[in-house]
Amino acid sequence: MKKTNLSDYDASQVPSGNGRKIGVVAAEWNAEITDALLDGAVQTLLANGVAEDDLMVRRVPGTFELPTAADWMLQAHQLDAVICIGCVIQGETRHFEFICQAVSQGLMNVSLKHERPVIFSVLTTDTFDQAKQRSGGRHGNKGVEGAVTALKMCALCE
Ligand code: DLZ
Repeated sequence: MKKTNLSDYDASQVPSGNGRKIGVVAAEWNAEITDALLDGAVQTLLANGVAEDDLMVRRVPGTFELPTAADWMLQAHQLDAVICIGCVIQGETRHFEFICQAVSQGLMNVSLKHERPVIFSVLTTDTFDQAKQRSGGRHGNKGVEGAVTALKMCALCE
């Protein structure tokens, strides 16, 4: 099977982030992965015109806390979008299913409530290696993709 880097993007097709205020919130669980995703997202936003002062970066303990944090950030600040970063790795219990279900539905609810893009940059993998490959490995970096998605969605909202 051909392995492609899913984070290669054409910068000319990405709307400028100039003047956009973007929140980025990342879970502390699986920090090696979420740090790499956060870095990918922040670097991509800066490279596409978002000013450092217009970036609000926050941390939460785990992926499960992302919807609450996104809700608070949108409520308290004039943000155009929030990128939510997490990594849930399948274990031996059903915890994985509960977290993934709650977070995907929760982020959608927050997005619809605030009428702002809330981006799902959450890896849900069977293994740590699969997460590595999607946070700067051969399958790209989902943080980069989340940043591109946020800017495209902001432009769509205008
Ligand atoms: C408890 C837990 C487990 C088992 N696994 C993960 C995980 O793989 N990734 C993650 O981001 N968080 C995990 N957590 C923590 C929950 O997200 C949450 O922080 C706690 O259940 C407290 O609400």
